[in-house]
Amino acid sequence: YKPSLAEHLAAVLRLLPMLTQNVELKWFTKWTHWHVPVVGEGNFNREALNKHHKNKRLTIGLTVFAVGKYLDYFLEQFLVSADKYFMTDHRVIIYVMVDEPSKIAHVEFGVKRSYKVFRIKKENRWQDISMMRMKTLSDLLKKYIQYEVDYLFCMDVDVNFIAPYGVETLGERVAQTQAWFFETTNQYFTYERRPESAAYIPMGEGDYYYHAASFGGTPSEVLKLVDHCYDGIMADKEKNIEAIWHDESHLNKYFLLNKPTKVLNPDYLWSFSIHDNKNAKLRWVPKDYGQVREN
Ligand code: 2GW
Ligand code: MN
Repeated sequence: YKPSLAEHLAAVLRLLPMLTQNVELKWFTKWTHWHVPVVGEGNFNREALNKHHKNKRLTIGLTVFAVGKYLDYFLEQFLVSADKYFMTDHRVIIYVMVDEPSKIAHVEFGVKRSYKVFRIKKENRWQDISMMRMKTLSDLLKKYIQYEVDYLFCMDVDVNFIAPYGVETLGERVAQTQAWFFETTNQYFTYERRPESAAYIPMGEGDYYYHAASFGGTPSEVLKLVDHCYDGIMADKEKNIEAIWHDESHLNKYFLLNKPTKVLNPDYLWSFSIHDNKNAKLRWVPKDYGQVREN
């Protein structure tokens, strides 16, 4: 059997994504048990990765939601810090979803940086504000984002960038480990434990506890993730059940079934109430719940 030129070409094209992934793999030194990088300061070759991504003309998206008081309290610092540290030197589009566009602070963005504003309605329950992000992301991905970016991150607004957050984090499916659970084992993870919920994970299963405050990947992979989460959320609503940590429980279920291709260690989302961490790149903003939560 002699494959035709077209078949050869098709085979090479199929292999390309794998080859680029392999090229990257050799620049990391820590791995999950399914052999993908656990990214953290000191365990990757920054120089090689930067060089590898340099001339690819990448566009990287970043989504953030800020409605109600969260718009007043958190959005400006999120945008200012993202402009300064998120994917420096690459083209970035920040998608800002708010209930009141006129309240967005004026931020001077650097070159190659732009933002787009979408008005969304404010859900009544905060749990729904958080969960409905999955639906909005699905809609926006299908309509706009998939045509505009090569990679995408979706983040909570109550976080700030504090050091360069770079291309070492890029991948098809990128998951952020939750800092408080990183050193513990799955019996302590706060997964949804009721079998009735779509987010159910039995005791003894699970690789990491992932933080829904930051996840990412290619647009097609992020679309699958948000659709899965939204379907689970709606299936649960039909049964009058709500997962213990809302969208985060469904995200953990998704990543159990569809393993991330890159896992970010807590340097990429650190809580300074644990202790100091000079390698932190993104931090949770301490919240005065009485002040920012209105319901
Ligand atoms: C209001 C009252 C209580 C909780 C949230 C809100 C609220 C959230 C709001 O008034 N306006 C708003 O824009 N949000 C958006 O939802 C905002 O983007 C925020 O970052 C996100 C999640 O809410 P947050 O940051 O208060 O939740 P955390 O930090 O406790 O988050 C984890 O658990 C959540 C589910 O309970 C989500 O999965 C979140 O992604 C996780 O980080
Ligand atoms: Mn948050």
